[in-house]
Amino acid sequence: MQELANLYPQHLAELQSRTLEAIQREGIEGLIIHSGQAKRRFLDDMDYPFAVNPQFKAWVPVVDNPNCWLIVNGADKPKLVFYRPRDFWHKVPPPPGDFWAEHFDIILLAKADQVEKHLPYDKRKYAYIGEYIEVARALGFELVNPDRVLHYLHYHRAYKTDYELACLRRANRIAVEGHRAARAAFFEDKAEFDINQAYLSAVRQGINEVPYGNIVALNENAAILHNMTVDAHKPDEHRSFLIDAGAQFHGYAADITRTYARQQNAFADLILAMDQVTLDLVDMLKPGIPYPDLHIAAHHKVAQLLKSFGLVNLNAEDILEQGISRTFFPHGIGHHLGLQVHDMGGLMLDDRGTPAPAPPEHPFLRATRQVEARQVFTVEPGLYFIDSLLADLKGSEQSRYINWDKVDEFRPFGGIRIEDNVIVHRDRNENMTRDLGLN
Ligand SMILES: [Mn+2]
Repeated sequence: MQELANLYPQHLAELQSRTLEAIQREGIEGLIIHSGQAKRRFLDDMDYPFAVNPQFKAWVPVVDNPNCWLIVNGADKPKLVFYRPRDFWHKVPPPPGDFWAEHFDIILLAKADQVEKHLPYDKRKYAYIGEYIEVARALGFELVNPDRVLHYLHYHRAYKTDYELACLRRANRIAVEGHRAARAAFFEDKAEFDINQAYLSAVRQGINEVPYGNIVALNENAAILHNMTVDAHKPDEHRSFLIDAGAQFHGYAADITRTYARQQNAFADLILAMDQVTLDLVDMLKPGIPYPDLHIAAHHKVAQLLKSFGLVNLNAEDILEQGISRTFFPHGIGHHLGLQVHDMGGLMLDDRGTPAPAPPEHPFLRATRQVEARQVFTVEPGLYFIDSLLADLKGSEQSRYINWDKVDEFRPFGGIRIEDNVIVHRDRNENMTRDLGLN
């Protein structure tokens, strides 16, 4: 923890400086950042799992406490109103005492509805940043999540501080333990449900703590891009296993995918080839290249494999030209990673929020910015045998180029995705996932 304590002041200074610029552009005196509040299920007395406002956890690694408020203006010591109710039903968090606490003026709040006396008197000079617009209005805020402020913060969030990089490395370390456990469970022929349990046990995080719902898919299920259900029954045969699962550390996410074959066969060869595609694409990442170039390169590489594995009877250029690779690789090559798994700000041209949308032929691309140092990305090429997309292809005039017998041989294995998490430095890349020895 000493490392984080050493790095945190510079992180805070960076947030202060961004805040100062954002409020000057908006012409206001500060930001009031709400952690969130409990959300009740319809006609029920149970709440949904709490998900903290990402703009809140950017400042303090408090991810599980609703009704907290930050009052920041980029110059004065930030103020944290920390919710600590008298409550004999639920666990009440201890007063903050961690490495970051000394950097805040902390007020303990016993009753959520009594926050007003701790907020600035003239709300018109402040912007509310948070999810609960009706709460903001009731408190007297006129400016609620102003675009200019949010665009600025989202854009600059792509440049990680050293503290954030340390948190992201730790998140990767935790997730890699989970991936090792899940892999072992697959080779013990466990059901998806049990593999997922093995993962969660290894990362010591519950399903509401991991940064996104794990994708744990055996056999044909590996073709379901977001296979969010886990089958409790063991399949008759274990052929393949795709796991896309992360972990969080202090609110920062890891997002790692691996694919395994149970036997040494053509599918295992295809996994190895795709693994090399991921590594080659990671090598392409460097300051100055547009991130979509990676996506285009991924299509080239997938097209080459479609040819070399005998799936398509065309050369790679023609496979691309005919749009055939999109059937097998229908998602984006990756995204920014940070406080959110799909970190904000990937589709902006500048810090005013000028849109830089995904090109129409690649609508699922989540990042279009130029790659720069201190940015953190996932790189996650895929190659799948998705029945619905293959049916479309079969009905098209490109069907004649496809070696359908070969495609049918691969269908029972579902598909492949290999995803690493990479920090771009000025002079080199840091592949956090591989550095931990996860192959
Ligand atoms: Mn991802």
